[in-house]
Amino acid sequence: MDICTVKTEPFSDQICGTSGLRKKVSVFKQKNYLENFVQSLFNSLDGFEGKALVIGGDGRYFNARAIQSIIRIAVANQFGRLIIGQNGILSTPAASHLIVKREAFGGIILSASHNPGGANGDFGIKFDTAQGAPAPQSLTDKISEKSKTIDHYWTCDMPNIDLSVIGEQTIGSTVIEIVDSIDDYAEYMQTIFDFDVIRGLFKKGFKMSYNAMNAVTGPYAKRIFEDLLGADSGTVINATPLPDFGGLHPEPNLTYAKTFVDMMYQDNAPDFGAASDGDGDRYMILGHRFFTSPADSLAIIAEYMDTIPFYQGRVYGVARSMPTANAVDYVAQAKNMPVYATPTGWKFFSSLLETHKIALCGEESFGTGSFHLSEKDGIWAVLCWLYIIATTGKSVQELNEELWQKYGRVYNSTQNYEGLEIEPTKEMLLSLEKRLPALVGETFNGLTVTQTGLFNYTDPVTGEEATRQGYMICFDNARIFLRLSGTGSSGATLRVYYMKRETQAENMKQNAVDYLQSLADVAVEILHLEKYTGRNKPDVIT
Ligand code: G16
Repeated sequence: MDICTVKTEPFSDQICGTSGLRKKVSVFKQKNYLENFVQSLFNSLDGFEGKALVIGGDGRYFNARAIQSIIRIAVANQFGRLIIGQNGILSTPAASHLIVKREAFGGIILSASHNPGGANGDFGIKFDTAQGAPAPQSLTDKISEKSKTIDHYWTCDMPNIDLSVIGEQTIGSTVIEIVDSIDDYAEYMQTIFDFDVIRGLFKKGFKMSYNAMNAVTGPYAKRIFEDLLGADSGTVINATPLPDFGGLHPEPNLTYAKTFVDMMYQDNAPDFGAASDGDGDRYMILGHRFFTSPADSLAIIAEYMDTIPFYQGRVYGVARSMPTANAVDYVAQAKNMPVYATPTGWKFFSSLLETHKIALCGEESFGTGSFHLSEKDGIWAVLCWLYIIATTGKSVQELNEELWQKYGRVYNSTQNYEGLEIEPTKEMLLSLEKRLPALVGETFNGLTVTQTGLFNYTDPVTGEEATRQGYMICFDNARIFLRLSGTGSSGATLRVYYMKRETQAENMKQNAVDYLQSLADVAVEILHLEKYTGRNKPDVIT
């Protein structure tokens, strides 16, 4: 095995977004594109020689080819051990767990998460630290900086590794270990939840449907829900990870999982429905004819978390991303727990989780997690729900309505405008920014603006600052928050987040989007949305 130095030219667009580097497959396929980024990553890290690196991904198109390149570069850069999921498969939470369990230096996860896959879809690469946590902003900035001046990378001359065979082999001074993708994660879940309790629920005839969306969680869900917990065979649908996700958009929400949501509204629907995204860190919870908003799901888990023995006496505090509706704040207040509001990006929860300032955190984008891992974890969230249902005997709808009756209902919705032209969209936000102070006191649709501002954040643990993380327009009991997505691969995606709190019991059972329509009209008016973007309707409503 010979180590070779390959001369290369930098690419100007290797800028990490909300979660690593995400681009079209065609961009990643350019000569040296992936290799440059991986070497820039290694050039940004210190002291990994001889240590272990976990590698895996969500099975999307280009994964297999990318893993072979990464193996060669990692061997040439002198990693001591590469721990790779069988067939290159590792969900993001499973990779995070494996990094910590095996005391690895870190891990590379190949996924563009909820973005579509296939030859014409997206590909992505992200790095997790030794804590199994997404790379902090300081590291992703460093990688992007290094990528601008890179002029060579190291690789080696070796045959492809057969990723289907579990076992070890040594190449040069690196051990390459292929591991079962599911075992460690499934075992870990059994240390968090009493599986007997959940098994009891299925024994009583509880029916569930879990839509793995032809993405990474299929094999995890089959093992955990069907094999270990006794859910009916066939509970997990779209269970085989496919390179193009079978043409499905692997994002569990009301728009992209509409067929599944519609199924849950039929007469003969199961009691419980759940779905996950491309890399298994997000989830959606449905009851029979009932959708749980991610903000309410977070609040309900917070309400019951201390009934899960693993968390008893350890529910230190909670966090949500700022755009996420604040239902969980009311639960935290009642339980005397601190609440933190962070910028969008799971990495911003890491320091709070690691220092036990919080036990639980979540986002409007359908991600929730706890200190059990430093990534969000879709199957874990579904297990929380199953445990709560098993121990309370309440349905998904009853748990939601109980939350609203106790704390008031925080109606919330996210509306996305996708594929916008970048320049006019930026201009629109710049114009809004200039007008923010003058908006205070103005009344739109009967709603008076009480406060406006840009969201800037200082991490309470590390002191790191993240500025300009979104635009806030607040009214009494209501808020509009806006920001541009950092995970898209083309054009601009504007996300507009709405929330409004309702405390009158008779008004609590309305359709969220209808209830929030007047607020949405206000956003369109304040932004002059149509003038800048030519749009008056969002593409995706969740
Ligand atoms: C990532 C981040 C999340 C964020 C989501 C969407 O998740 O970890 O914090 O909410 O992207 O980000 P944006 O609004 O910038 O598109 P994932 O599941 O896509 O890796």
